[in-house]
Amino acid sequence: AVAAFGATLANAQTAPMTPDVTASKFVQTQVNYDYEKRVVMIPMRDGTKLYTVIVIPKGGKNLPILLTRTPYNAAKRAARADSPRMIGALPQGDEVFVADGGYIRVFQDIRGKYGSEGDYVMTRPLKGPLNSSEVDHSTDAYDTIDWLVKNVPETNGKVGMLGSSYEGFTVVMALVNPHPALKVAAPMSPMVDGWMGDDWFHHGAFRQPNFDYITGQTGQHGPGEGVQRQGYDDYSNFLKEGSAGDYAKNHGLDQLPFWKKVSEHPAYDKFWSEQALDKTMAAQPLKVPTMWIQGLWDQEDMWGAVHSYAAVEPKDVNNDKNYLVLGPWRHSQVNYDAYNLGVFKWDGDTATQFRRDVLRPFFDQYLKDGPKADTPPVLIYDPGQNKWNRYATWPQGKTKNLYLEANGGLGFTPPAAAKGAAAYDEYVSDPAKPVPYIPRPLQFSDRGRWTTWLVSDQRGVVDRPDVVTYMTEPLKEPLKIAGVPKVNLVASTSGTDSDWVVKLIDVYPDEVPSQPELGGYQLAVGMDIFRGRYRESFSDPKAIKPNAPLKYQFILPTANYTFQPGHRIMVQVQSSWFPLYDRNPQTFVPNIFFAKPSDYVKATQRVFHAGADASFIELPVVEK
Ligand code: PG9
Repeated sequence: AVAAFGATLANAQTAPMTPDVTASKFVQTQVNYDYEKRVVMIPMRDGTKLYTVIVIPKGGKNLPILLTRTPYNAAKRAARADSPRMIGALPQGDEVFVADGGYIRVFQDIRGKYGSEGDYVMTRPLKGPLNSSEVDHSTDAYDTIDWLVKNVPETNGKVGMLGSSYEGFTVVMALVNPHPALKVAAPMSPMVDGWMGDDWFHHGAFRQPNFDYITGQTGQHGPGEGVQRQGYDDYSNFLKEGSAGDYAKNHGLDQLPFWKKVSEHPAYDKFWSEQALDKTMAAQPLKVPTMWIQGLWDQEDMWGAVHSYAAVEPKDVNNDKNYLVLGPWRHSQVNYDAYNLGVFKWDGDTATQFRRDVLRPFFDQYLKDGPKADTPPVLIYDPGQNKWNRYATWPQGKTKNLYLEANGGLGFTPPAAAKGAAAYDEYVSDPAKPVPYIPRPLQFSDRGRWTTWLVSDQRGVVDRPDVVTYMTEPLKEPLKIAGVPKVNLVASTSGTDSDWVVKLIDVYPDEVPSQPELGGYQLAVGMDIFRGRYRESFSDPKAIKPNAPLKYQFILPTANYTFQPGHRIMVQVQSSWFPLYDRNPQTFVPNIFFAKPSDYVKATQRVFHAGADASFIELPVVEK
C-alpha cells in the first residue's frame, strides 16, 4: 500500500522534494492592472545596455513618452506602491500626467547604477577635455530616445524629459545636441555648477553632507549607506575629527575616486568650470522648449535652474523656448505637496497647482499637440505676499543699495565717513566654536530639519558674540525685491583666510495674531557663504592681507519677496556655518581640505560700515 501511494504521488502530484524556489523567476499574474510594465535593456552606441522600465497604460495608443534618467534605482522609481493602478505605481509628481492614461512613463538607470551596465562616473562630464570616451549623458539620452520612439509601438514618437536634482542634471545633459524627438523639457533643481552654488560647494566652501552622499552613491552600484556616526550630534562628530580631509580619511573615503577628485580640486579650476552646464547651455541656442524649475529655498541646488535660465535667455530671441519657475519650495518639493515649508503656510498646495495648471498644459502643448498653453515666461512665488507672480521678463527690480550702519542700523542712505572703532563692528571667529547652521544637537540625516533649514529661525544665532546684526526700523510701506541681491561686504580679518556668511532676513513683527509662533521670526530670504581666498579669483586663491578692509562681492540666492509693513529687514554677518560647511582655518593653506590642527586659529573680524568702506547689499527693488 505504501509503494502504491508513492507511485500515485509520483504520477499525479508534485514530488515532495521538488525545490520550492524555482529556477525560473516567479512572475505574478497581474489582475486588473490598468497598465503594463516592460523592463528592457536598451543598447547605447558603445554597446553598454541600460536598464529601462517602460510603464504603458493598457490599450494606450499614440501616446507621448515622459522620460527620466536616474541614478536612484529606476525599478523603485516606477514602483511607489505595488498597485494595479498606474497612478499608484508611479511617483506622486507623475499623478497629473498619468491619471487619465495620457502618457507613457519611462525610468532608466544611468550607466553604472542599479540595473544598468557600464562604469559609474559621478555627474559624468560631457565628451571633451574631461571625458575622452565616446559616451556621456547627452549621447545616452539621445540613444535612449532613439530606441524608445522606434521600439514602443504605443508611442506617438514624441518625448518629454523631466526630473529633479541629479535627474534634473540628466535632463540638462539631454538638451545638449538633443534628439529631434525630444520636444519639451523640465529640469527641476538641476545640479548645474557644483562649485559655485549647487551640491558640492558654495562659492568655494565645501558642504560636508556630501560625505554621506558620496559613500552612499559610489560605495557600490546599488543602494549605499552614509558615513557611520559615533555620536548623536553631527556638530561634535565633525568638530572632533578636524579638517574635512581628516574626516574623509578617518572613514575610509580615500578609497573612493570621487572624493579624491573633489579633494584634488578645491578651487574653481577646469575640473569644475568645464562641467558647469549653465556655461555649456549659454554656448548654444536652446532647441527644445525648456521650463527651468527650482525652489526659492532649495537646500541642495540653489544655483542650477535660475542660472541656466539666465544663461540661455539672451539666445531665446523669439521668447518661446526659455521659461523659469521658482516656487516657495525646498529641494524637489515641486514633485510633492507644498501647502507649507516649515512653519510658513502658502496659498494652497502650490506644487500640485503648478504641476496641474502649468506643467502638464506646457507638456501637452508640445507632446500631444494640445492647445497653446498659457505659460508665463517667468512664474515666481512671492512668499511675502503669498501669491504667484507672472512676469514677462526677469529680473524685475532696479538696484538700490541697502547699507549697514553704525549701532546695528540698516538703511538706504550711504553712511558718512567715520574714523577708528566707529567705522566698523568687530567679532572674534573661533574655529574651535564655529556658528552652527541650525541649533544643536543636529543631524544631517534628520530629513525634517534638513529640508527646512533654509527657513529656520535665525534668532537661533542672532545673540552669539560672533554674529553681527544690522536692522531697519519697522517698514511703513511694503518693500518688494525681485532679482538677485548682491553682497558688497567690506571686511578685514586678522587671519590670512576667512569665510564670510551674509544673510538677508525678514524680521516679523513681535505679534502675528493669525499665527503667534511667527512673532519676531527671523526668516532668511536669502543667505550664502563666500570663501575669502577667492576674493580676486575663483581659480587662483590668494592669502588675504591681514587687518586690511577689503571688498567681498558675491550674490545671494534669487529672490522675489515683499517685506510687509511692520516687518524689518535684517542683515547678519558671521564667519562659519558648521558643520554644513567645512571650517576655514583662518590661516591661508594651499588646500583647506588638508589643513592641520595648528592652522586653525582665532581671528578678529571687522565689518566696515562708513564712508568709502561702507558695506551694503544691492537689492533689486521694484518701485511702485
Ligand atoms: N542634490 C542631489 C545631488 C545631485 C547631483 C549630485 C549630487 C547630489 C540630488 O538630490 O540628487
